[in-house]
Amino acid sequence: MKVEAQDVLVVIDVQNDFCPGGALAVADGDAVIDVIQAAAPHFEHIVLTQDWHTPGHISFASSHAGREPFESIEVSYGPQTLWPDHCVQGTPGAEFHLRLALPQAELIVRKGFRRGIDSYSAFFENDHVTPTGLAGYLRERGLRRVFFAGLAYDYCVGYSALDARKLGFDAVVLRDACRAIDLHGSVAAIETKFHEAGVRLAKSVDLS
Ligand code: VGL
Ligand code: ZN
Repeated sequence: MKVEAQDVLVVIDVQNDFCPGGALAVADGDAVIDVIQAAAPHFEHIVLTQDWHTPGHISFASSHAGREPFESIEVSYGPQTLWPDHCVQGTPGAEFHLRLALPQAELIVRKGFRRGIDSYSAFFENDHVTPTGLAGYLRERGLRRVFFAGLAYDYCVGYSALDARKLGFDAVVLRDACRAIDLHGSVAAIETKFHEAGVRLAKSVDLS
């Protein structure tokens, strides 16, 4: 697949807490780094996202008495999976992994920074209506096709790719540049949605 000038690589949440040893470690999460580093030179445009929660965030099980991580609860904007405390603003767990080296990235989108609402997608918070501003940025810059890499395939990468399609962008997920949490069939569920929405899967080795 030929990378064009209007393409952008969006690297989702390659942060310490999602890598081995982190608070919400994705199995083999740091394995995405070498793949992303190898893919990056193909792109003229790179954007990073950073999960960036307040202490006591609504998505933390510890914020809800009697609840455990990986349970789901109902909140004002719908169902919310509860997670271990992770990516708290200003903590080492919220930093990008030290081996991720993308100084050319032109924008860092922080998400989930309001205490009362989570944000899996790089485009909308979990109420599916509050924008992060990324769509406006991409449109204003004339970027039309969005490639996704990072963590986690079945959550933040997946929801970002689906929202990209909803917003009228072409969306390609670089499958080998992602790792999944895989909770209650979440990988199969997101791939069904990819198929329905026209999100494409590609391998980073096929980029040229
Ligand atoms: C993520 C769960 C909670 C992700 C972020 O980056 O996929 N997953 N916060
Ligand atoms: Zn989070």
